[in-house]
This record gives sequence, structure tokens and C-alpha cells, in this order.
Amino acid sequence: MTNDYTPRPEDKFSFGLWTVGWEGVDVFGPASRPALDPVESTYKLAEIGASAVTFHDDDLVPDDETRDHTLERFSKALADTGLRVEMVTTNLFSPPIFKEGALTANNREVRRYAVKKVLRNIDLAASLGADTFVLWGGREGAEHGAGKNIRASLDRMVESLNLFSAYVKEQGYNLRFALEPKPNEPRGDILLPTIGHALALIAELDDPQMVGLNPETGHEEMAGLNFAHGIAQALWHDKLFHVDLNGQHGPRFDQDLRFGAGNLRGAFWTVDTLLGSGTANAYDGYIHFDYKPPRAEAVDGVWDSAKACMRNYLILREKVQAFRADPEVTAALEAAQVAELDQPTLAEGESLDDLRNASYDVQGLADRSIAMEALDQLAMEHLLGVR
Ligand SMILES: [Mn+2]
Repeated sequence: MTNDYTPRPEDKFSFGLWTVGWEGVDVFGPASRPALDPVESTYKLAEIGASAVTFHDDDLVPDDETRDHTLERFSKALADTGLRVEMVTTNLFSPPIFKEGALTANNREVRRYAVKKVLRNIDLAASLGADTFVLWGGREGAEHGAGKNIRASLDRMVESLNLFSAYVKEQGYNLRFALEPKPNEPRGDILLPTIGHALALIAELDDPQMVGLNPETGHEEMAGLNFAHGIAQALWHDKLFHVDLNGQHGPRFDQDLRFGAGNLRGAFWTVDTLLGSGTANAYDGYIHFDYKPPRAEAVDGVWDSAKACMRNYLILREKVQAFRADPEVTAALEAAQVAELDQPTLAEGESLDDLRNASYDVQGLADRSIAMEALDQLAMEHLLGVR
């Protein structure tokens, strides 16, 4: 154990300015904390060990009067700290004009305004050197059955993504899009509710290689899904363009806890998956935290929770690496036949008749040990710190 969990630039930790900047406004009450200046937050995030920041247009440049001045101050903060902007996203959910959707609103004027807002923000993202542009469609959804034509919504989502991709290519920007699935909240039901739904839509685009995913821990777990499995499939499709790590206690409202809180075992397997699950198929992008410091905390708690996101990641990374390096784990993986799954079911040169005509010890196979409890217990003991 190193006991040194100091974030380093090569850890590529990144925070949304809206995360630490959340004032605690929720459905039941107004702000419980003062507004933080996003430029000051950039300095503070650098101080605690982040290497990049991200933002929605409205987090940083909410109005045209202060836009140039803010961008000037923000650029100076980036230069002073060495932080970069790795991702930019557009707020298509807070302004009341988007109350019934943005890119998939029934109202065509709203959709055209939403596209215009995204295009302007793509230009800003490119000018700041971001290479990922996230699209979270929080208001793209419905509470009513007949009120929203889902097929037409998907057509309009595809149309928008095709327009954005074509614009980025035409401008020569080095930018890829990442869709962020979420099952519900704020809408009763949101379009593209899970990683799987979003992956299926991407396959229908004009330029599918320009669009990938930005899955969020809590969003998948709200749907009762296994986040590690979801990002493993995204990696398998070469679609894990970005990731939003946080914590969640099962299917309930979007808790946005700090990373490691909530489903701790899920966090262990999430880190393992990002590191490649013992293979070379690791995620190499930014470790981005999209969480909310609990409303009950004051400003000191904001920074405590931001530091804890990185610290928990580093602790879990160490635990995962120790698990994968443990000779008993190697033996347990062997006993559980984990590597045998890499072998094709039909060997090269074999025909279906080869497996039809083979004989099988059906009872012996039914009775075999799968040895997975023993393997999982080793992981548990690494996580609990007794190995
Ligand atoms: Mn969330």
C-alpha cells in the first residue's frame, strides 16, 4: 500500500464547474450555499489536484454582457493553472424555453433555437481546445403517452446529431460528441434512457464514428443496471468517449453522491473496468466527476467532497491493482475458467456437425464447480482491506 493518494496530472481528473458550483437548489428548497465564481473554482480545482475542467455554456457564460470578460478571466485561469478544458456541454434543460424538450421539442422554433445554442457552444468548445462535446437531453422526454411521438423524436435526435457532426467536419474542429443516457428526471421518461438505447441510435447516424457515449454511474444505477457492465459494452463498441463518475444508492432519485459513496462494490468494478479488467482494453480518457456536494454541506464540504472523489478513485485503483496482481486471484480466475470464454465456441475449421456429433457429459457439466464465490470473496477482501 502506498498510502499516497495525491492526485497527479497523469491521473487526468476532471470536474464539471457545475458540480462544485451547485448551490443546493432542489425541488423542495432554494439555494443553501452562495454562488461560486466559476473562474475562482477553476483555481481551486487546480489547487486540489484536478487537471481539467468542463462546463455547460450557462455555467460559465450565462449572458452576452459578461461573456467576453468572463472568457478572458477564464483563459487566464487556465493559463495560470495549466488546467485544460477537456469537455464542453450545452445546457438544453434549464431555460424555460426547453420545458417540453430542446432538440426533440414538438415546437419547431424551440428545436431551431436549441440547434443554434449548440452550434454557438461548439465554436466555444473548439476555441478552448476541448475534444469532447457532451449532449445530455434532460428535457428530451415526456410525461404523457400520446403527447410525444417517440419515432419522430428519434428522427429529430438523429437529424440534430447529423447536423452537428457535419458542422464540426466542415469547420475542421477536433471534436467528438458523447451522448449521456438517463432514464428519468427531470422528465418522467427521458429519450435514450440507457447506454444500450444510445448505442443503438448511434448506429443510425450519418457519421457514427463521431458520436459515442458519456455514461454516468448514477444514471445507469437509477435504472437498476450494472454500470461496470454498461461501460464494458461501451468500450467493446469503442464508444466510451467520456465518463461521468459519481455515487448512487440504487433505483431512486438522481443522488449524484461523491464517487465511492452509495454502491461501493459497483465503484470497485467500475474502476476495474476502466483499467481494462486485467486486459489491455483500458479507458484512456479523463476521469470526470459529475456529482453534487450534498445540499446540507457548506462551502467547506464542497471542497471536502471534491477531494474525496479523487481520493476514493485512487484508493480503489490501488485495491483493484492489488486484486489483479494477487497470485491467489490468478488461481481463482483459472478455477472459474474465466479465460476459457476467450475461446470461440466453434474452433477454426470446425463445422456445426463437429459440435453436433460430439458427446457431452451433461451430468458432469451440470455438477461442475464454477468457483465464483471464492473469486468474488477475494475481491471483497481486497476491497475491505484485509488482503
Ligand atoms: Mn446524475
